Amino acid sequence: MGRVPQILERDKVMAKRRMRTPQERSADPAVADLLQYACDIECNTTFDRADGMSACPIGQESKCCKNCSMGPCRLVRPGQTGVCGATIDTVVARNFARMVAGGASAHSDHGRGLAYTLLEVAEGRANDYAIRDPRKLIEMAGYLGVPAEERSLNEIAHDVAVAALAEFGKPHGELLYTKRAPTRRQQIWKELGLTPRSIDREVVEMMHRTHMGNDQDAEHLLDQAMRCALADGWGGSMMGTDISDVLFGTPGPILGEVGMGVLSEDEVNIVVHGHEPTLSEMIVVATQDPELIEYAKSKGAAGICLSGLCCTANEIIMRQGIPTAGSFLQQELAILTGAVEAMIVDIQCIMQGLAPLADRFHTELITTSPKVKITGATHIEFEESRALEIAKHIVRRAIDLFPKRGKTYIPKDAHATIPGFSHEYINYALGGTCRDSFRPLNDAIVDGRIRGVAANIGCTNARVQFESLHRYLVEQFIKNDVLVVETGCAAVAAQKQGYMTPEAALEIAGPGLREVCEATGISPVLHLGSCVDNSRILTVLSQMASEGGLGEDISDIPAVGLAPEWMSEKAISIATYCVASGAYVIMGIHNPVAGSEFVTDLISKGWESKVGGKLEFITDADEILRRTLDHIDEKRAALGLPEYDASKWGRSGDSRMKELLELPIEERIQAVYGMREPAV
Ligand code: XCC
Ligand code: SF4
Repeated sequence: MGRVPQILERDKVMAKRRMRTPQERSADPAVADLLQYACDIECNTTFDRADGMSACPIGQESKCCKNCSMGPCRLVRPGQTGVCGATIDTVVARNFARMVAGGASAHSDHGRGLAYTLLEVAEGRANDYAIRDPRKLIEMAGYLGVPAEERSLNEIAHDVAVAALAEFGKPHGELLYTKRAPTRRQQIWKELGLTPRSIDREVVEMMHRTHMGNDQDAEHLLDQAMRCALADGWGGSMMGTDISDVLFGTPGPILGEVGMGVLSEDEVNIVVHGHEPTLSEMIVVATQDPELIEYAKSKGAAGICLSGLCCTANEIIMRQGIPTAGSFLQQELAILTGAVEAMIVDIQCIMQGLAPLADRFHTELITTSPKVKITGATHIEFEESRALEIAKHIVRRAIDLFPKRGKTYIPKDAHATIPGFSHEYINYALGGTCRDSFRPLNDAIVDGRIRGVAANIGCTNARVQFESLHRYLVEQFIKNDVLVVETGCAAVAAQKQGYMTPEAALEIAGPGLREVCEATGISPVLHLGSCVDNSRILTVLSQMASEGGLGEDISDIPAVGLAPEWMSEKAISIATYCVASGAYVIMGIHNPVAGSEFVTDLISKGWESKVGGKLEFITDADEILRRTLDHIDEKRAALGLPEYDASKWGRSGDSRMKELLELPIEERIQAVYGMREPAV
């Protein structure tokens, strides 16, 4: 017993030595400021925990197997095998494959939840929801083989929901959505046996194969990892995105605000955090209820202020313009401001550290998903059939807490942004007034105004300086005329930099990209949504491939995917499905397959010769930049496109952009984007 405090004391001293300053922890000054405040009021955050505990060096390289009770086996010496004889290649491949299965199941179960909501709506059991984008529903019906002619929307929605649910567990056939990929890509999958059959089946088979005593060939294991990831990207995630659009509307450009400064000093602050739009959309409605606003006023508040965190934030900012408080690593900081009455969470990326932290303030942490409870949090289970009623109940609880608010510290940090670029909208914006088309985008790449495309996505990670890689890389990309598309927490970073407004085109973008932005009014960095919405990137790439001029497959396009600050298993699944779809993907942080040279080579060179895409883990920002630009230029050369030459652009035409930028931002949105609703 006596030793415990001693050890703790020693740990504290050790930890102190490694503690980073707030500025070392965050490239976002507003976050650094809040981290300083956290120190001042002695609140422990994820950054302190990261500094206080270094990552396990064995696990970091995936050299540990605990798949049976003869282990855990640590394979740290050359040639060493597990008790069962498993080699390091097998162990490393199995661990990676299980991350893919974990990530794929998270995204896909989210997609399944939405399919059930659609079914309840169609059957009249979830009357607070409606079908907001019938055009998209009919498009889905086409992919899923559901007849749409001369049928009511509810009948179509019913059959679409049933068909979507069948995709998760159907006993025969292949995923219907894979038909959305370019023909050449479909052939590659067929030839290699990579076409996913049903979503649950691929995940279950992945778990089965990685069970002790099964698949023990690294390459064979990782083939299944690709098939499992494809079931996520072209299955669970893509259907999740589509159904969200059907139920909540396909996003179009909208004005929003991002940063912790969106929290209000004098209103009831409610923060929604997690991933599913099903809950957050109802909270949006509840917070706008005049009766509840009156109730808030009766408690001394000026009103109700709703904001989002993580992907929930992306879902509601791109559809409703609800402000974003921050991304993954900012969740604790929101509570730390002392200004949040309730943080309402559903699924994924929710730190358990929120519960003890909320205890130090008047904040109530409320879990709502039947899949997620957190010890110490209040659980109010969300049911689609009583959605608005439950949402109102939660909002009322938050209001009741307002009088208990103590000292607050809200940084003055809010940045304007224009999110909401669905592929439908990009198609429209770039196609011009009379004709939807990806042609102008392809042409801009062909002639070199746009050098290529970078999809910068994924998380933030307490092990590296918050947003430093996102911020640096995105700035360099647009300076180098690379159009950037973003989702997830990466998108939050660029919005705080102000890069998702057309101003950024004038101030930062290279001359070619600036011309395109000036001609179309788009920002040099486009917000494509949440993490399940990475499926939108697959759709954009497929459309670019089928439009012509850029080869015939995703692997031909001068594009790179990046997740420089990733942390979740979902990011590994996304990376794997992008690679299996033909893309070059670069991730940062550390190489989780470093324990095996064979596997490290396999997922890069091996996968490149197999499927045309490759996965690399690189931590140095300049090296990431160099490889991205090199890859884009190599793909341009392979297509026979002119070499990228910045000096050719930026001098022709009259730009109305400057004039437009004089307008108040609301009017500008109307003038540039408001010509037509992108959907319906
Ligand atoms: Fe989570 Fe989607 Fe990562 Fe952000 S980016 S930390 S997964 S919220 Ni997807
Ligand atoms: Fe060790 Fe093999 Fe069991 Fe893994 S499966 S823990 S390597 S004995």
